[in-house]
Amino acid sequence: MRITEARVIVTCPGRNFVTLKLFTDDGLTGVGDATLNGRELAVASYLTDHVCRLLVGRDAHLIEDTWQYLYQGSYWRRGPVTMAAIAAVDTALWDIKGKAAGLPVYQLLGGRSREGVLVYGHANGASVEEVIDEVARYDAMGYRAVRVQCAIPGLSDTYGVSTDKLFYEPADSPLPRETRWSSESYLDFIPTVFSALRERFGLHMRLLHDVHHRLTPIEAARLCKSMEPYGLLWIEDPIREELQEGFRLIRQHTTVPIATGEVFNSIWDCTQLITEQLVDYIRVAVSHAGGITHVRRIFQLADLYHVRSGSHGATDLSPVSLAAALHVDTAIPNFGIQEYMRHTPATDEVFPHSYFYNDGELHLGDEPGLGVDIDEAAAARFPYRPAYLPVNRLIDGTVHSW
Ligand code: EZ4
Ligand code: CO
Repeated sequence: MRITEARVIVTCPGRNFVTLKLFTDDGLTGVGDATLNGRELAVASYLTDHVCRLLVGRDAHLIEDTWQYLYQGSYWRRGPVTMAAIAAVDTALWDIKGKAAGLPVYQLLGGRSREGVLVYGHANGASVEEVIDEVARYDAMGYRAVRVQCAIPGLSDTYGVSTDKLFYEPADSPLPRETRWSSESYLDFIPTVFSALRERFGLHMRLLHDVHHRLTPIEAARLCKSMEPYGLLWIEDPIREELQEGFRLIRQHTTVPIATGEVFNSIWDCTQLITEQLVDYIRVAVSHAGGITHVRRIFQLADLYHVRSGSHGATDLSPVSLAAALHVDTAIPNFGIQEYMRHTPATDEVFPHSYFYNDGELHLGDEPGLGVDIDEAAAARFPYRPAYLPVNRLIDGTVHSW
């Protein structure tokens, strides 16, 4: 079964997505997500200008060989652009192999380890009262876990707080919007939000929180200690990940579970955190960390060290990416939880899929492959628009992690 065409499709149904579609001489097709938020066209070019011509004529069954060919064979290894491109090829090949076998991809990964995939939604608000209302809304929709973000008094525009509650989209501006940040104000305020939530909801809801890489290790340790009474499922990305020893310092002070990895693109970003047991959840995404083949490798390593999966699932991970994640989530033994930010109706129209939400879980359909496709006619109605994530500064103007 030979690959006859590799097509890169860029579309913006409310936000930008880059999708790779492979065609074979058997008449089968496969899709992979290559979206890198705010840097989309770099991956599109990497594929169009450098990878697609390598794929035409190759045996579509050679998933591992193609992965190694693109990874080792490029000489320049790793990095978000390369690994997003490899991820898209890998994901599309798994989709094709599933269709060729007449099986959903999770069957090729070893079959079901669970009935459904536990997800967490995003509850956020401009005030504690609004946050409580939002958590109640997710509770009413059947969610068993929510990530909670709240505006910090005195700061305009806090990460994770949106006006359109169900469809949070931070890459919302043709040039980067600038936000302001104070770790001091944040550390003083945020525990009061979780205290109020536990008073209102008891232990009923699993609560998560994303720090978005903004604290120093000792600040993160203080945050975790102050959050301990509220029993969070995890605190996410407490610090920048470049210096991984920082996690050791956090660990010395707290039992709050730690999650990280959404910006990681290879197993080499994860090995120290996993093997030294410095985190509890590893959040790599299929579309950013080398596809199904590579995230499976990362999760297998994690399993040996009591680290569970908690894959990134924000809106910039297309329905193709989410479907691929659900197949991995369904199959692996050390699944933890899956992030699930709903896509807009326009995005769902461009990417028809059979996975569905029910009672706090996502479920896969039964059809062969990934169970997701791109409607190219619909995609063509939404041309690419430049869109950036915000840039963040401290109160005095110093650039800080967003
Ligand atoms: O900022 O997906 O956990 N989710 C997140 C997201 C990320 C965006 C970056 O593209 O942190 O909101
Ligand atoms: Co995050």
